[in-house]
Amino acid sequence: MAIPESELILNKDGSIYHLNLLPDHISDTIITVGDPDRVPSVSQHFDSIETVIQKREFVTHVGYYRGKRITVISTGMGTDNIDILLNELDALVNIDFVTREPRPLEERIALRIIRVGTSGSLQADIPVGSHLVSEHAVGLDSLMQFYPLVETGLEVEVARGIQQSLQLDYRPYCVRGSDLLREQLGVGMVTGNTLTCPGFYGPQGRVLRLDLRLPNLIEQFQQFRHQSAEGEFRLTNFEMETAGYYALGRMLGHEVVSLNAIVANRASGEFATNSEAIINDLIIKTLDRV
Ligand code: R1P
Ligand code: URA
Repeated sequence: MAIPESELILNKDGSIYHLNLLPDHISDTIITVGDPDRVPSVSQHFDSIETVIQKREFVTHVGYYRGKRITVISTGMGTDNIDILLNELDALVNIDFVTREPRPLEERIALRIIRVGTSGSLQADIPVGSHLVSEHAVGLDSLMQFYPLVETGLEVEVARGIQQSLQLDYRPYCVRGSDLLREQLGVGMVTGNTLTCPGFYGPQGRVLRLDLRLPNLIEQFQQFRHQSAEGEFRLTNFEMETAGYYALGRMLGHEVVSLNAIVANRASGEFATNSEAIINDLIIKTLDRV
């Protein structure tokens, strides 16, 4: 059945609604960044750039790096934007825009999506300047209230444990990212479990002028442990998108990994004086490994 025009929304030139891209624009390997200004920081390393497109916070450069076609896209902040990003990227490769029908299973394309973003460390032993690859992501945001995500037994246990220790009214979701991409891209990085928060201030325990409902939030995050046959699970860092990527990636069948440049440490109260250098080193490391 054809997907209605109000659901698969195409612009007059046939491009997808928010990303403004046509199916031919993107490559199978996609690097994503939060900050639109970070897109040229990635594409400046390309041998050549063939496409530059922008709509809202979604800036896209497509080009070649050492002969490999790579797309870099900015997403803005938050998992609500990741809902748009993942659904529209998937539509570009897995829905026929002429018939408006999903492609048959045997023709489905699995994209490789690599988030390169900044993040705050929760633990004293993960200092500012570290590069961290997320094994699991735990989502405190509401995106998975709307999708039938299937979690493993361990994922459910971890999410329930966090709900209990924070006394949350709702259960967070927990998802493991792509083992394949983590092993390929995360060599030499800290392996961690990333908490995705629906905000930068209160949801990450930052107090400026507003008190928090949960005054010991950071300590709760830092001290949370879950023991299982796979070992000890602790939360290592937080940011605002990874869980959305991992959950939608799993459901849509794409390989997704989140690479984090640690620019803050909430155990020491430190913020990096050289955050640009930390993220630029991560960009170069990522390009060398894709
Ligand atoms: C907050 O400052 C932003 O930085 C992190 C968070 O996830 C949030 O988007 O990622 P980016 O540096 O990729 O934007
Ligand atoms: N991004 C976040 O979301 N939190 C931090 O502490 C740093 C970067």
